[in-house]
Amino acid sequence: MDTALAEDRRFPPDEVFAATANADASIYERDFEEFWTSEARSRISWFRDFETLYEWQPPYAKWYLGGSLNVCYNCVDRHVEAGNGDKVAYFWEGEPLGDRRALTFAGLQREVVRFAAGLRQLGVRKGTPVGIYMGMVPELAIAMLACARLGAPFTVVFGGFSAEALAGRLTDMECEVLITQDQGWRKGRTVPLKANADDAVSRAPKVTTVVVLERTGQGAALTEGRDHTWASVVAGQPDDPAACPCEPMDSEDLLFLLYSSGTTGKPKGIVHTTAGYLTGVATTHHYIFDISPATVYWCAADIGWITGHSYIVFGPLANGTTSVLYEGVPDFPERDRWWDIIERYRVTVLYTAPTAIRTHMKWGPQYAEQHDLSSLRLLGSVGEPINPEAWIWYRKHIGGDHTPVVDTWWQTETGMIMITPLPGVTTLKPGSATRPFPGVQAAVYNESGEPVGPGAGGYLVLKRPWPAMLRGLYKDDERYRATYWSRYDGVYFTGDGARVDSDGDLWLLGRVDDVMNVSGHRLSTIEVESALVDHHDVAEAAVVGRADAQTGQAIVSYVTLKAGVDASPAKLTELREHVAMRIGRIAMPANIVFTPELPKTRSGKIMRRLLRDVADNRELGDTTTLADPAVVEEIKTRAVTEA
Ligand code: 6R9
Repeated sequence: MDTALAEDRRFPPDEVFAATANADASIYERDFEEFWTSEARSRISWFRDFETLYEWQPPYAKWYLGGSLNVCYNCVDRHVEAGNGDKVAYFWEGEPLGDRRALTFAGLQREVVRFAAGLRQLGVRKGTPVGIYMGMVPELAIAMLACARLGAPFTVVFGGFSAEALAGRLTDMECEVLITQDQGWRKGRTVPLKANADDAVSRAPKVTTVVVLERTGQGAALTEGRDHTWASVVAGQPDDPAACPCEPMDSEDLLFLLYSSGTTGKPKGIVHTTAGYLTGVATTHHYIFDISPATVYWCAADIGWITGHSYIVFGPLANGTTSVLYEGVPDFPERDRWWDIIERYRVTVLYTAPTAIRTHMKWGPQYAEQHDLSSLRLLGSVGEPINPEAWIWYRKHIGGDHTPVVDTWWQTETGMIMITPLPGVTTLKPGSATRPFPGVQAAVYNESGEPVGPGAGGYLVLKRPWPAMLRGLYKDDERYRATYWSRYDGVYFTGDGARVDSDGDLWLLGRVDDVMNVSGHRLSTIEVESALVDHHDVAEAAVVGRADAQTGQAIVSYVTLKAGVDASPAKLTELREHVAMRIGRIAMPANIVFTPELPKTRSGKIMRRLLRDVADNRELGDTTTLADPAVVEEIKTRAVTEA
């Protein structure tokens, strides 16, 4: 019945790795208050030390009360002051081949100072809300840091979002300034960022100033009096940090909002503040990715998502880490693009999503095999439950059969990684995010709020506040309470299902709305997906429940086969039998739809809600965050013919 609990492969910590690891087992013994106090004091530079560690008035927390600091100072200036100005902060790899740049901490400081000074001249002050709508260029990080330097809260809107989505966010935050670029690059084609921005700004009347980075030189025309090129904004500005100093910010001052979709149509504005967020991301980044001065770290996410905020920009920079920043996609111009980048920069840590790993699996290991990946010493996964087979493939073909793989569970709301192994300490289990990060208290509850025993499924909750936790939903106290704090008293409801095993390790099962109920049996979509992906011909699978008069729900699966495998009726039977063999007949999909691609959000999560609607023959809901809308049409046609 349970593939997760049937997964018995174990990877104890490697002794050589453990000998130099940042964490050892004693980290779990540390007292909660001592831990977050000393991490904050040792990892962060304060203009004024804090007085109180935290204050908890459920459901609102405050951290490091009385402290004063600046995020940009911590991410940039202090590293230059400490003599590390020549160290590379970002190796930037643009999509067009050969479009590269190495930006040192000193170089980053000069650019941030000039841009912040330019923004200041345009009227940006402490508290001015700023929208940022850009692609993966160094100027995106520079813009975020410049805002933080001035104390201007910002919201980054993913460059793949539509004008409408951008307008909604700009309006909700009441942004006065928008920083964008003429066009972005994606798979050899241009993305019309400025044209979308124009459309959005026409619907967001508070935006009176637009700054446009010229990336391709072919964007929409500038509007006189409103638009300024990035070059004109920085022209003549000083690069001396003293000329545009870092604004002292209170620990609880707003740092940014990040909008995330919820169960209703309106995205939630998730609030993150200054000190707790920075402490949380710097501390987790240090221990989980085992960061040392020699690390070359690559988080292959987009900065437009929380993963990019916390683990491309703020965590790595606060720790003075050298990172790779990449503009393109994994298969342009060729499918070995990532492996070429890793070889060239001697990347030591790679952090990516299961969907990317499964895509590489589908293409086969030959692309990775063309490159020397021996620099890698640690791999990370985030965004979805990782199927054991994908975990094993990742470790074997990318990690040279020896690197630890850390499966990190967290959310936009948590700001920082919450459940994760620590490399060199934790015994790894493929498919398990293992245990809460030190100082984090998690549990799995049943419907009535009691902790479930080993093997049973329930809801993942977080039992006490943590530094980087959201400080609410922007201007929506009611929705904040209803979404996270109404199911259980004083306990944060994550919306994710999980199981605990007999060692106390956690196995994430996906969103609770992904839990199916077939003839009274609780089945997780991820378990059936894992069983399907476990078959050697399957590249990727998505599973949803559809309404069924007899069984309550019936299982529908969408399957992408590996290259060269025929989608025959015989294959269909074989896959159903395979699931029966792995989990039991109860888990056999009623329907299997073969499809060349699965519909995914732009952050790579499979859109199960959409697939459920297809399975139930319902009107399709909102698809604005879909990476490729054509995929759904294709699946609808196939679902009708193959159901
Ligand atoms: C960081 C990020 C949050 C949701 C979360 C959960 C899923 C993320 C996961 C995982 C299983 C992991 N999720 N990491 N599920 N294992 N390692 O992805 O934030 O975009 O807000 O999504 O993603 O369902 O609730 P966000």
